[in-house]
Amino acid sequence: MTNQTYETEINMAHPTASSSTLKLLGGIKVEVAAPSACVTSGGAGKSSCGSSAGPGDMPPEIWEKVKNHPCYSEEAHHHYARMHVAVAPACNIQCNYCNRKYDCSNESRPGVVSQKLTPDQAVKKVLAVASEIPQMTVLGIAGPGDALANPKKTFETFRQLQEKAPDIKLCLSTNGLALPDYVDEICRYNIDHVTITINMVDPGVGEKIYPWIFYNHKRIHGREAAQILTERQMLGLEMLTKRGVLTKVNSVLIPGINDRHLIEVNKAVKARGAFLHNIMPLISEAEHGTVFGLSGQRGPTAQELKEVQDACMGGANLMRHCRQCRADAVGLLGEDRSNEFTLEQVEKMEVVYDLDKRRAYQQKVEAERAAQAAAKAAALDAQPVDDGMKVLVAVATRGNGRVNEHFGHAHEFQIYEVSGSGTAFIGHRRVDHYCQGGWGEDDALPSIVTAINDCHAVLVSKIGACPRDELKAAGIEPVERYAHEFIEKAAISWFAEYRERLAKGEIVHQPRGDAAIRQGARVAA
Ligand code: CLF
Ligand code: SF4
Repeated sequence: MTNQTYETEINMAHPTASSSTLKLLGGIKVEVAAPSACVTSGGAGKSSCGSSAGPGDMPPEIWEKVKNHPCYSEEAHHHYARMHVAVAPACNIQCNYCNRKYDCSNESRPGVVSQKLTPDQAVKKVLAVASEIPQMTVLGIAGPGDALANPKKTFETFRQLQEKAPDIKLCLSTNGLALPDYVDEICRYNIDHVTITINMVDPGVGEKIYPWIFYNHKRIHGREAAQILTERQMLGLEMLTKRGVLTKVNSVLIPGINDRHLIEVNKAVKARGAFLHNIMPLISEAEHGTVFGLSGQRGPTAQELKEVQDACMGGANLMRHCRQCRADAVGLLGEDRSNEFTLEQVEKMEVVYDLDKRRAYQQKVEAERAAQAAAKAAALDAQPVDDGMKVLVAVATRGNGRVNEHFGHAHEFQIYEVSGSGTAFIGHRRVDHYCQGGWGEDDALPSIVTAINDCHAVLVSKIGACPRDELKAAGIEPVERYAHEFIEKAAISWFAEYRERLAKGEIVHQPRGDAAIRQGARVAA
């Protein structure tokens, strides 16, 4: 089967990639989310390698592999960046949440790219990004189709990079159908991290998600297709585990189709050695033209997503910081700098791949990480006894693990659960900037409030009078006094103060409501 044949398959019958629906929340019409870059072009429970596990939680050789991988370590994602190169356009299956024909360069959504690259172009781009962004430590191939439905281009890119940029970790994302055929190749190029998108382990569920697969030179439909897919995914996962490749499983949560079923998926993948399980919300906006988008299939709310993720705690490690990236994303997970590295720009750049400079920069990052961990430990020591109370706080950050973003400039808020026992990262919420060219955009405020409606406070470096009043009126406390402090320390300190005010009777604790997940929001002003 040639790549050309796969391309033809797609053009003939690839109706659609991902999106979100409109939902009424708090009286406001909001979009709720579809899938990710690693969602095979788009999905992790023990609470958390993907969340907050550190060197004490795993063998040293495993920590060495994950410590600066922004997807495999929640802590690392504040400091280290990844990039994707779009060398894999074809796909060998069809998912009802996928339409790779739709692209908006201001949007972050899996399966979409602005430019497809040859392996040579991709390698040049990686070296250019590595010389400009020394904290870029991971190169992933995540589409826009399936990395293993385009094996020549995928492995040629990895082959060259292994030689030319030996300090960069290689990462691959696949739907798993072709995986058992390529495990040897994956090991040959030291690809230490593989993601498989697994949305079901029951063909009865699978036939509602996958209309067809292309396997053994034939298109196969319905339950038979889902049966073959699940068998190949499980076999591929077992083979990778045996070879010591760290494997992450991405799952797209599709309400009414696989929501509770994902708990079974979590158990099945943990039993086969998955390192992480990343449960992501469906994106299904009608404008993306996906089957789910056009049929009105909605994505989950923030509470629905958290409930399924929480129900999977104790299974495979959970990842909750996925940004459902584009197949050509560049930068920290919460940002996208792909517009700075188009083919034309890369051609003009003088690329100097300076390994010493990269290492020196990364040493500075490690010093900052150590300071962050020490600040968190000190704040926890000062915490009163844990009485079981938990609240969510939203944080505006530009990276480095600090509260360092102005409310009006935030394009996402990171959400932390704070309790007497510490903090846990539970996700992020994308929003439109409130501040547009120096002025507050009042129209954006209701959607921001809706996005963090389940939070008791929002920690920012600065906030204007108008949004401050509106947030207070909505029951969310705007907090500036921890500007530029480390996030966990700031959240723990705010929570201690909050409980003091409660104890003194100055405030009354009110439960919060649900919040809307808005994926596919703009990533650049
Ligand atoms: Fe890319 Fe995926 Fe590798 Fe990360 S993304 S191939 S593991 S380097 Fe990461 Fe993006 Fe989520 Fe994927 S945030 S979509 S989990
Ligand atoms: Fe789209 Fe193929 Fe990825 Fe499914 S596996 S999301 S159809 S590219």
